[in-house]
Formats: sequence, structure tokens, C-alpha cells
Amino acid sequence: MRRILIATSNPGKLRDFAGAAVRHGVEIAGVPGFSSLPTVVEDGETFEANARKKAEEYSRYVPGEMVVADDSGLEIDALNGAPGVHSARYAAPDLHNKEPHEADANTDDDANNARVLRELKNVSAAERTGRFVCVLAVARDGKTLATFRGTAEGIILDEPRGTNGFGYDPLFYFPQIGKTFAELTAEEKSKYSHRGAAFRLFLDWCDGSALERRGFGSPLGSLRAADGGKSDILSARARKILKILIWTAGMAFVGFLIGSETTSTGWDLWRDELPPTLFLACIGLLLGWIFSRKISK
Ligand code: ITT
Repeated sequence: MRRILIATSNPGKLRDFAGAAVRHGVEIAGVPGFSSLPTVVEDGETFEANARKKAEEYSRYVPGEMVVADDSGLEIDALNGAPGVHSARYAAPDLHNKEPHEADANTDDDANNARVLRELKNVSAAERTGRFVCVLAVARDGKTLATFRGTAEGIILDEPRGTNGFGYDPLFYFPQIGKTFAELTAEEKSKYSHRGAAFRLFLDWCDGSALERRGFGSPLGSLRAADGGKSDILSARARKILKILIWTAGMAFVGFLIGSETTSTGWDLWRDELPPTLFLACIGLLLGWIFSRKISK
């Protein structure tokens, strides 16, 4: 079963990913030792900037592994897109007398919801439109490989409904099925939510890239092995080395055949045959290296 490493401090997100993963036969795991790693400062101005930063920084702690992180939040049209990227700290002015972008820590869900309700107090039902946004980034060894965006359109209620989920779920009414996100089962949330949508795009990307590589190894190589991916990474390297060796041996053999056309014997034979053999072996090495780089991109 594929294993996907998620970098998040939010247990609600982990539950969402686990719910989405079940539908696709993948296993979700946290980055090992996540709680003792330094916190990444989310100072980006967009969901994408923050998601990339989290995925890149946390992926440095697990060399060779693909790490997924998301940055997400609620955009409310009547509030010009707020709380947006500041969703996790929206109540900072109430609790810490600081603007959300200056706060050092997340504020609790109830306080965030209370601020949303206060800001929307005089906004009519028809104008309470908004969306959840999730940008998911996948990175390896400090470099982002791809990002995926998922959204879910809804209406912000004037009081909370439901006890499942986390964050703004109890205020977010999803007309398509007539429930708030806090009234959904884990399976329903993975089907309709912004996070579920982004996660499906990510899985499609993994499968698409695997096809493109025509069996030479997929970007999910590191996710497939139950040992944390090490065996797949090793086998990819082993395949590379094998290809270089085959090309080198092939060219050396051709060089030997060309060389053995001469009638030399003893030291003369080596003197005559070694230079073309070595020359072709070098070309083989070069071609093998170029070829293996091409297929492992
Ligand atoms: P990590 O950065 O460690 O992943 P976080 O909670 O700080 O955890 P974000 O910075 O992405 O994550 O903030 C997302 C906030 O947006 C989250 O705390 C919720 O308040 C809100 N949010 C995002 N997705 C949500 C969802 O599916 N349901 C309810 N609220 C959500």
C-alpha cells in the first residue's frame, strides 16, 4: 500500500487526509518526530506560498521522501476574502491584541468562529457566500515538485451546526447536500471538501507521472514501500547504475571486437586494442549517464 507523509500540526487535517486516503487505498502517516521539529513560520501572502514553504522545510528532515503539506482556509466574499491565509489566527486581535499576521500562534476554533459571526452580523443570507480553499504542495529534499488546489463553495451560517470536523466546519453550509461540513462523515468530507479535491489531484498526478515514466519508476516510488520508501529509492539508483554498466560493457565489447580485427599478439595486442576499447567505454559511460538522467527526471 502507498504511504504518504503529511506535515501538519493539525489533527483535523490528518483525519481529513486519512478519510480521503481510505477511498484511494493509500496510507497516511505523519512526518516522523513532527512535534519536535522547529515550526515553520507561515508568512506567505498566498496559500500556495505557505504550502510550498511547509512542504519544502519539513521535507529536509526526511531525505529522499516525498512530503505533503497543505495551507488552507476560508474565504468569505463579504469580508473581501478574509480570513483567507490568516484563517488559523483570525481571532488574534480578540485574544492577543495583535493582527493575525503578527500572531505567533494559532487561535482556537471557537474564537475564530466567533469573530467570523461578529464580522458578518449585518450581512444578509444572500451575501454570505464563501469557499474553503486548500493548496497542497508536495516536496522532496527541500524542493517543491508540484502544487494542487481544491475549493468547496458554500454559505456561512449565522450559528454553528454539527459536531464533526474542525475549524470553521460548523459554520460552513454546503448547499449541494444540505449539510454543514461539521455534519459530514469522514467519507463525505473527503468527497466534497477542498482538501479531498486537492488530494485527488495529487493522486492523479502521482499516477500520471508513473505512466509517463513507462515503468521506469514513479514519483510515488518513495511512497510505495512500507519501509518508508528507502528500498524504492535504492532500486531506482540501482537501475541507474545498471544502465550505465550495461552501456559501458556494450561499448567496451564493441571496442574489443574492432580492436581484435588487428593481427597483433601479446603486448602489441593490448597496445593496439586498449585505446579504442577505453575510448568506446568512455563514450558508453557518457551515454549511460545521459540516458539514465533522462529517464529519472
Ligand atoms: P498546519 O499548518 O500545521 O498544517 P494549521 O491549522 O496551522 O496546521 P493552516 O495554516 O493551513 O493549518 O490553517 C488552516 C486553518 O483554516 C485551520 O486552522 C482552520 O481554521 C481553517 N480550515 C482549513 N481547512 C479547514 C477545514 O477543512 N475545515 C474547517 N476549517 C478549516
